[in-house]
Amino acid sequence: MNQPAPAAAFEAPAAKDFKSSYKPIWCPGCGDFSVLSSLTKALATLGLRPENVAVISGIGCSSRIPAYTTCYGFHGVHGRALATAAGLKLARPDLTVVVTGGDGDGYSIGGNHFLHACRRNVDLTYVVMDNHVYGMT
Ligand SMILES: Cc1ncc(C[n+]2csc(CCOP(=O)(O)OP(=O)(O)O)c2C)c(N)n1
Ligand code: SF4
Repeated sequence: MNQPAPAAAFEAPAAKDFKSSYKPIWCPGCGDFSVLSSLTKALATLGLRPENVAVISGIGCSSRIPAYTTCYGFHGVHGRALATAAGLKLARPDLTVVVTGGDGDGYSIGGNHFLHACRRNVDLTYVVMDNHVYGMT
């Protein structure tokens, strides 16, 4: 008697599955490339799937990262990424929420939001690419 075919094995996404088809427009040698690479590797290592992750950013070279991933994303307003991300996490606690941006976005114009995000301690991961300059400007 014929046996039913076994169900297709569940394949966990690899780092490449978290990278979108958009080619980053960063300068050659920019450190943001290695952050993007590390982020996609980390998400794959954690066994997450792109549809269960949201990458939120403000404005700046580093804040372009959401478009370079296949996760849900929001490229928002300068210095306001943490406020957006906290709102998303409160509304959708099932999502893994990652916030990415520069030191200008996080520590200068968004410095007040950074302090309040620490105080509220919402379950977010915040990656700051501190190049000591306002790169985009
Ligand atoms: C409200 C507002 N103010 C100023 C700007 C201009 N601006 C664009 S990017 C940027 C700073 C970018 O620096 P940083 O956040 O450190 O990111 P990087 O480009 O270095 O990755 C500024 C001031 C803006 N887009 N919006
Ligand atoms: S200006 Fe600086 S931060 Fe922006 S892409 Fe070029 S090297 Fe990277």
